[in-house]
Amino acid sequence: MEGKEERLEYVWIAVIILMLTSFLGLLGYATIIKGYSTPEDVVTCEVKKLDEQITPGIEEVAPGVYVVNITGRQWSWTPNEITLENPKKVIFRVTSADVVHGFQIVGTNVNFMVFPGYIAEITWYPPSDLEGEHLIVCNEYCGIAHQDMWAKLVIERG
Ligand SMILES: [Cu+2]
Repeated sequence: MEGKEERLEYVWIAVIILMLTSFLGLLGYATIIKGYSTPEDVVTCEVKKLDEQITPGIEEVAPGVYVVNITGRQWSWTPNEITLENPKKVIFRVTSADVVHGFQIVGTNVNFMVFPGYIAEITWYPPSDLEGEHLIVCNEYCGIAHQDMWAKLVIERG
């Protein structure tokens, strides 16, 4: 004899099957039809040969276009002070020499994780009214002196 509880169980089984098939269907639609996938243009580097592969520093490759190479290690960013004059486009190339760090420029939308063995390459278009000093912090707990891991970004307009 079929009771009310048993009917409810069948209803919930049907709901779960419906949810699973719709999620798998959406996943299939996104990957097969829309072509979404994980990033494939990942830049890797060897942690032991880091100094040969990335030279920390700032380079102005075109007027207002900067490439900034940064290395993070417990517990500092190199370079520690980044000064940019009238930046229009900034390409950050950041890597870690030891553990996972988080690179964040406070008050902006620049915020990403930095993994040893990978170079995180982020393009940033700073707002034209952004100027002055900005704090760069590590926002991923990376050890005992994590709170001392900071740097300074200076944007000069003129
Ligand atoms: Cu940290």
